[in-house]
Amino acid sequence: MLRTRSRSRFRTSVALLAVAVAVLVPAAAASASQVSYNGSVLTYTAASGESNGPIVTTNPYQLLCGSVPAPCLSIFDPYATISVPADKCTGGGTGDVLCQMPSSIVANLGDRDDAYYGWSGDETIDAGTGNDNPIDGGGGNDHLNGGPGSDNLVGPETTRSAAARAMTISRGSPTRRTRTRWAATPTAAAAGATG
Ligand SMILES: [Ca+2]
Repeated sequence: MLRTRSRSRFRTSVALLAVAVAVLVPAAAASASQVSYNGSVLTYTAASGESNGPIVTTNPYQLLCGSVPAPCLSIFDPYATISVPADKCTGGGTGDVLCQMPSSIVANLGDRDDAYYGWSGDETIDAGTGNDNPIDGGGGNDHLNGGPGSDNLVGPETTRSAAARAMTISRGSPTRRTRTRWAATPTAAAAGATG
């Protein structure tokens, strides 16, 4: 009799443990940020609830591109776990992502306080909610939308959206590099002083 009760309790405990594992595993898998392609356009979509800070660069050497043809695009987001399309990219998880060179990039950073360090090509970046600093398009023809929050948008060739222009931009404590880039168009007073 006593032995039968013990077996019953053991079976109940095993069943509860199995339910707990089943609940926890899908929750972890659903939190990944994603790289996807629409034709030659690469889209980076940040996971909900994540502060992102992707750094986008190009690698000219095959040695740095792994199984992807050089030149390739590198994305490193120190705060994200990233899933990638196997036919276009390699790497991912919590490490570097290496992808075939896109024609342009669309980045949706979603909620939380994010940062973005863009490549030399064209980008459309939506920083979403949160105080995003910096959102730096780098070179190219970029469209930056800070979204709600106090954001720092950086880029000498930036075309800011109407929503971005209407919002209050807080530059925080800009670095020398940031100030130089925003001062690319001299004021009339400054032009007169040099003439
Ligand atoms: Ca760019």
